[in-house]
Amino acid sequence: MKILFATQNLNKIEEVQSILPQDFSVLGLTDFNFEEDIPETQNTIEGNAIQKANFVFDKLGVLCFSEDTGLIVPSLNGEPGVFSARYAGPQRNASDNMTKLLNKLGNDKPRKAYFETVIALRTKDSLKTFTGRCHGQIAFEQSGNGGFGYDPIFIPDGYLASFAALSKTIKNEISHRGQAMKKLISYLS
Ligand code: ITT
Repeated sequence: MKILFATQNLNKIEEVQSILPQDFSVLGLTDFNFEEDIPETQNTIEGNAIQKANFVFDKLGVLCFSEDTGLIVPSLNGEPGVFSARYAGPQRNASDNMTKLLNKLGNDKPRKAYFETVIALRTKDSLKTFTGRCHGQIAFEQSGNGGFGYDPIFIPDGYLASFAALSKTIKNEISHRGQAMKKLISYLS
């Protein structure tokens, strides 16, 4: 089965392709010569996932799914949350975002955090969402060379290393995206 993943983030495409069973293949927006910016103006992660799937479906008319992900730190009132991509400004720079988060946490605030991913699957007649969460702690400094986004400062529960230092296989098994994808796969199968 071929399925369009409506995202402009190539790291997400790579992760999702490696999570999906071999009988699925992921198409990207470039396969449809789609280069428009996709709006993300809602104030929830779920709202943004739905907005992205609807926007792309309305333009292309093909079954697609999108996802929105946020990192939630309860001791910072849920920041960066829905603003995770542009936390430190419109340049959407991962290193700037991590620096801002580490500075805001300082040495004293509780470091519990979780990632949340909502996948929105849009067909002609329906819209369905699938949520995944991964709990952990924000590290005191960056470590590891893999992953993307906030991975160098997120240590998932049960591990001593950041997502960026753990293998892709482990990240996919336990991550927010991995959990949400399992639900999507079981629905599609
Ligand atoms: P699309 O909206 O085109 O899918 P995006 O990069 O804008 O791509 P999001 O709005 O979902 O995606 O991203 C929110 C932020 O969270 C962004 O800064 C990502 O780098 C980061 N992020 C998403 N998934 C992550 C993961 O698995 N690990 C670490 N950071 C992640």
